[in-house]
Amino acid sequence: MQLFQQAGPSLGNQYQQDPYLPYLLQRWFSGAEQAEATALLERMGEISGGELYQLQLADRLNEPVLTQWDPWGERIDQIEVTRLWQRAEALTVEFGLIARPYENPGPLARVLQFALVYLFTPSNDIYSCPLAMTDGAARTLSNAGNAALLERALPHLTSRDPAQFWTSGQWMTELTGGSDVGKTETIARFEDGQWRLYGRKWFTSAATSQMTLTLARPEGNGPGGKGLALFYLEPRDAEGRLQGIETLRLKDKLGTRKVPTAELLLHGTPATLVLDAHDGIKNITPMLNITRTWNSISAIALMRRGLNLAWDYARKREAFGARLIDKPLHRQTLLELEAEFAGAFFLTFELVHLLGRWEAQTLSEAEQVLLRLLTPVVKLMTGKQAVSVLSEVLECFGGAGYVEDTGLPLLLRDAQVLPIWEGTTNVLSLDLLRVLARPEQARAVAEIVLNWTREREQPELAQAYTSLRQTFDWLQQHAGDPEALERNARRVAMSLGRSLQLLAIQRQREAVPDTRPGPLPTDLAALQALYLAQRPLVYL
Ligand code: MFK
Repeated sequence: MQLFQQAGPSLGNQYQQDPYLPYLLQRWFSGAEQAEATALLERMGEISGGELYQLQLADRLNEPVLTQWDPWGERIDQIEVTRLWQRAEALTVEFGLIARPYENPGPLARVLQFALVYLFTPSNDIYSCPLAMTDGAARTLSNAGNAALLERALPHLTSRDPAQFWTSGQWMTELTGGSDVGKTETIARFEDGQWRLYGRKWFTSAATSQMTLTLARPEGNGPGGKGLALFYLEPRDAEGRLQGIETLRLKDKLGTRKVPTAELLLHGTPATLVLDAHDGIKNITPMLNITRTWNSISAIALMRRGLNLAWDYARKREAFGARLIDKPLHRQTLLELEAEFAGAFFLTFELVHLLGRWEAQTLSEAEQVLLRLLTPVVKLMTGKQAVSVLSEVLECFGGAGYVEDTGLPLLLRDAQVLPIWEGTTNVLSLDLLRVLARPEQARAVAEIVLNWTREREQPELAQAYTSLRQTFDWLQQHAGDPEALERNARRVAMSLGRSLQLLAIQRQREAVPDTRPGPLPTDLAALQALYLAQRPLVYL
């Protein structure tokens, strides 16, 4: 008897299959720069949809291993990551994924870096985590301008030589606070001419890094974030021995299972002050803003992977007499997900473009405020969208989406971390208020984004204008009411996020008027209308 055999989804070159990335490049790059960027992205797209994707599937069941003792009783705490991560590290160095914006910080350096990262991420099982922290550390050390530390660490963090390349950790979370970091209990003592740290770090992602930035309270300092100081440390000495650190265990997590997240005990770990012996939280915020941007890129990257697989499957799978893609309801479901994705994608790259322009020192003061505001807005929006879009993506495969060896459930489990780490949705909503509570900053941002709606005869833009106006007016009316501001912070964030995502699609349409969505059976104008039809723009 001939039994039915279903063809599974497959991937091609992920750059060529991307509905928007080629058009985004057209918007910002031209001439030789465009040709060079295209060639790089083509190469990354080929690897990500080919060799690396195959390795990801083959490596699916492997996880990092912590070996605490050697056979003769010495404490070694060695962590071995899996083959996929080893390959991902080699590709990071080959493509200069961290190096690029530091070697040549032009206004487009971040766009190219993050376009590459966006293609790379869905096939590397959150190797983007150590990379995010590495980039964050490079940025933080560069901002801090501590010459000795810069000279020591930056060449490693941005190295294109695999033997020299380092990743960085970001040890912030303690039992007292993943969000309220000001409650950090780790103590810094100045002993024998150097700082030593004592405490327990409860959730240190990617504990294989060669350096880390961390927070501790110099003895005698006051409470809160101001009393903390930002420290640099190298977990191992020149002989490879851990320096007053015990790895207590690896965390048993819902997703991100290739990431060796550890609980660490510090007992006298030597450390160096990055800046002053106070204001640690303020001093580490450049790192947070960079890792939040990587988080946003990871969110759109995972959504894209899920959608690419779902479209491919819809072309192969038949049910009730037709291919799924020819079924009006299934197709509409995919298009609605695609509309969510388009809003997330284009606003994320607006943020990335601003970041690059800030590093190239071409942002006005008002645009700097917009960058500060968009970082949490985009992170919180894309984190939530990744979870809901990927949940629907799994449903597009029916029961197969729930079966592990398809590789599909991994997408949803990994996405679930994105709204949690690097600031939960509520913590980031409150972060918005830090910016918007200052009337002059709120006015500066309002002026820029309202200007994005200038062609208001188009109904979508008229609605975006009304929504933004309403949000900024609401903020002004409640400026003296901190309780109302806090209670509604998430609504403010959502109102801004949805209006700005809609406008980001529009900005792409205006910049590259002939933008066609390539492999998709629709165009950006239709997706913009769908985006608007799905959810309200304003929540206040
Ligand atoms: C896949 C890609 C991503 C992978 C990443 C993997 C890494 C995973 C490892 C981790 O999860 S690391 C832990 C991540 N933890 C967080 O993100 C902490 C979340 N909590 C917050 O963000 C809280 O809002 C915060 C700790 C910052 C609150 O601390 P405080 O001390 O109560 O804040 P305060 O006093 O309001 O702010 C101190 C200063 O910093 C202020 O400046 P001033 O002193 O001049 O007024 C703030 O304006 C400033 N500030 C706070 N957040 C800022 C900022 N400045 C710039 N940008 C920000 N985001």
